[in-house]
Amino acid sequence: MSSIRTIASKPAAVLPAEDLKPEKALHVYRQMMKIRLFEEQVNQLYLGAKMPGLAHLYIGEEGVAVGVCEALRTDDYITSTHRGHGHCLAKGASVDLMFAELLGKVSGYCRGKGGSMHIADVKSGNLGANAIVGGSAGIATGAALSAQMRGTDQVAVCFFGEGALGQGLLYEVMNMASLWKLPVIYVCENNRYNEYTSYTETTAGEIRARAQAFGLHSVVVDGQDVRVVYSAASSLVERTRNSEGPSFLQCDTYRFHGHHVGDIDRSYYRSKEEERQWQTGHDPIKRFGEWLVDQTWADRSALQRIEAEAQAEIQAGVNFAMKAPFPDPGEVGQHVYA
Ligand SMILES: Cc1ncc(C[n+]2csc(CCOP(=O)(O)OP(=O)(O)O)c2C)c(N)n1
Repeated sequence: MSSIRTIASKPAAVLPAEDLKPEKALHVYRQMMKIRLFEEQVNQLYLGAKMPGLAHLYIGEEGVAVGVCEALRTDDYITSTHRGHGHCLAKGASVDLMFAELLGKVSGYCRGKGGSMHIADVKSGNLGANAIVGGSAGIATGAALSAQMRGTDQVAVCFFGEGALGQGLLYEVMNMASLWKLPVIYVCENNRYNEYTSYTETTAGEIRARAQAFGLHSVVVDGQDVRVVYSAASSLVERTRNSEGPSFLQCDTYRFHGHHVGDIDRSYYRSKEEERQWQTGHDPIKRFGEWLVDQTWADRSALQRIEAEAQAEIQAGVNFAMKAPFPDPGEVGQHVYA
């Protein structure tokens, strides 16, 4: 089964982003590179037994978070998932506070109590990652209702994996959002696997048909092409701000690593050859970098410089987090809700 053929045969529902100007394009590249290097460092922290618990790496999917978040304003909202580092960084979270949270330090976004899967950063409009598959759909829809009631033109984006298509909450809120014309965009990151199971074994019919059944405007794009994601997201954000109601954006993508950092032997659910094809032929950063060079908006040394700067930021963030103190044991019961 070739996953690539399926995506390649799908027509992009929107034109390439004509409005991606050179300065913005380089920023997009920097953001994707930052996420990639952040995630590689997270893997190292796990392998070096420096990070408590697990993390779900976003490597390979960077074009989705960056393409969507670059179409948003800081005061727009997002909600995220267990695979949320890319969403948080793309929406404006800082690397040092992210690392501190992952290491359980008091300087982290949630005073070290949330860890990898529960990072929230209200200042940048991130209402929180959520370890409950599909759990954030209600939060994003509620945020959209709040924006509508307050009379603002803010937009809420709900990121979720295709595994959340099995959760009833998603259908309840899509129905409500459609009836009430709420300013929310549901972004389905179809990376083809629900944990260790191919989505083809769990998901009947066409994904976007599920949203269309509720009357949502629905678009399918190649999530490995950040330009197309950005273009699609920009037009959906525009129609949302114009009170044209909720929409659904399916981004076809692939996670290059395991379901989580400990998922090393994956041969029982997907082949090494399939992974190799995606990693070498469908890397969103490499693809966008090549496009930048073709456009003569950057040469290879400029791209290397961006990578080196991002690497320095990551290193400084880890150093900060490693030196930061743990929370006082006395506050274990504070800021915890059940
Ligand atoms: C309600 C619920 N059921 C089961 C789980 C266990 N679980 C964690 S991640 C995951 C698969 C999620 O797949 P998907 O939504 O496609 O996201 P991906 O991991 O591919 O990014 C499952 C079943 C959970 N966290 N929450």
